Amino acid sequence: MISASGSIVVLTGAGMSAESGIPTFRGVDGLWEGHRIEDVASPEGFARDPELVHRFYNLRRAALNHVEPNEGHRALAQLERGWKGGFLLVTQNVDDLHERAGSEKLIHMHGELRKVRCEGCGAVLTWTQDLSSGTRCRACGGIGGLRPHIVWFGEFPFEMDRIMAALAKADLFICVGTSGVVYPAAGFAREAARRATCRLIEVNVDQTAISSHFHQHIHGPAAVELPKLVDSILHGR
Ligand code: BV8
Ligand code: ZN
Repeated sequence: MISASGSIVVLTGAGMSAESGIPTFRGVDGLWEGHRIEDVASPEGFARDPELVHRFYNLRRAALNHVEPNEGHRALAQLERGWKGGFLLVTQNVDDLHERAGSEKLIHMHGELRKVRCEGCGAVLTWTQDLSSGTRCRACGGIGGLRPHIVWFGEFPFEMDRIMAALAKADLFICVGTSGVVYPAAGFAREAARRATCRLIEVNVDQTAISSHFHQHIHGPAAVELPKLVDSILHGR
C-alpha cells in the first residue's frame, strides 16, 4: 500500500469520537439547544450572547470527564509509534481523546476544548473548569477577556502551513469520520490527490461530500475498521 519510508497524513473528524459517546455535528442535525452550531461557534455569536456560547463549551468541556478514547484512537497512536516514515495526525476535533490514546504528532486545527485564550494578554491556558465572562485570567489577572481556544466559523484554522506541507508530500492520506462539509479541512483530500502517487483512503459509516476523491472507501465505524487498517499498514497484510 505504501513503502516503509513513505509519509502518512491522517485527518479525523467528529465520527472518530462517536464511539466514545461524543455526538457528531451531523448527528444532531448541526443543532444545539435549537441553535445552529455555526451561529454558536462564531465570533458574532460570542459577541451577541457570550454566556450562551460559554454554556455550549462548558457542557462539552465537562462531558470530556466522562468519555474515554476508543479502539480507533488507540489504533492511530499505534500507527504513529510503529511507523518509521513521516507521520502527522490532523484532527478537526476539539476533544483530547487522541492525546489520551497516546498520539503525539498531532495538530488540533480547530483548537482544543481544554484550553482557553486571554484576549487581554494572549496567554493560552489549560482549562478544565467552566468559563464565564467574569472569570479572571491566571496570567494577567484581567477579567472578561477569556474565550475558548477554539477556531470558530470565519476564523483561521491553526497550523495551516504545517498541514499543507505535510499534504504536499503525503504517500498515504487517511480521512476518518468527517462529512467533508467544513473548509479548509474538506479540501485536504483534493490537496493530497495533487500528488499522483498518493493513495487516499476514507473510513466512514456513510458516503461523504468528498468520497469521490478517495481510491478506497472503508465502510464502517472507526473503532472497528481502524485497528484492521493499521494492522495491514504496519504488517503489510
Ligand atoms: C475559514 C470548532 C478562512 C468549533 C469547527 C460557504 C461555502 C464554503 C465554505 C464556507 C462558506 N461560508 C463560510 C465558509 C467557510 C467555513 C465553512 O466551511 N463553512 C461550512 C459550514 C460551509 N469554514 C470556516 O469558517 C473555517 N475558517 O474558512 O477561514 C480561511 C479559509 C481557508 C484558509 C484559511 C482561512 C473555520 C472552520 C472551523 C469551525 N470550527 N470546530 C467547535 O467544535 O465548537 S468546525 C466543526 O464542524 C468541527 O471541528 C468539524 O470541522 C466540523 C464538523 O464536521 P465533522 O468533523 O465532519 O463532523 P460531522 O458531524 O459533520 O460528520 C461526522 C462524520 O462522521 C459523518 O460523515 C458520519 O458519517 C461519520 N461518522 C459517524 N460515526 C462514525 C463516523 N465515521 C466513522 N466511524 C463512526 N463511528
Ligand atoms: Zn490574560
